[in-house]
Amino acid sequence: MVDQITHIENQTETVAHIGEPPMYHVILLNDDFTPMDFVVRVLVELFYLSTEQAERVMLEVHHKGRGLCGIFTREIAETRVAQVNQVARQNEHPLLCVMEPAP
Ligand code: TYC
Repeated sequence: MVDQITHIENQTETVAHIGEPPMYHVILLNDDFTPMDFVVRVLVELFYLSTEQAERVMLEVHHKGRGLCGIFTREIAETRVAQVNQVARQNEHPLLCVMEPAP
């Protein structure tokens, strides 16, 4: 647990106890059109997975409909989701990436 001094009032320090930041799952969704090698490249280049890990995640998505790319704090998850959706649109693929609060 991390303590943070939030303000000083009447010469008395108020200390808030802050927990760990909320974490988010970044999830890739399946579709029938995005090429498998494009999905693998996204996972390697944007999520820094090895080629082997990327192929495993891509096949999990392909067979089960969705798959976990990584678990991040909110800002990082938002950035990754935006990057995936942007590069997919630039390449005219329907690939979709979403984030969900980690259970
Ligand atoms: N189902 C796609 C195909 O057969 C491959 C694919 C995998 C698409 C993962 C999206 O998130 C995805 N070409």
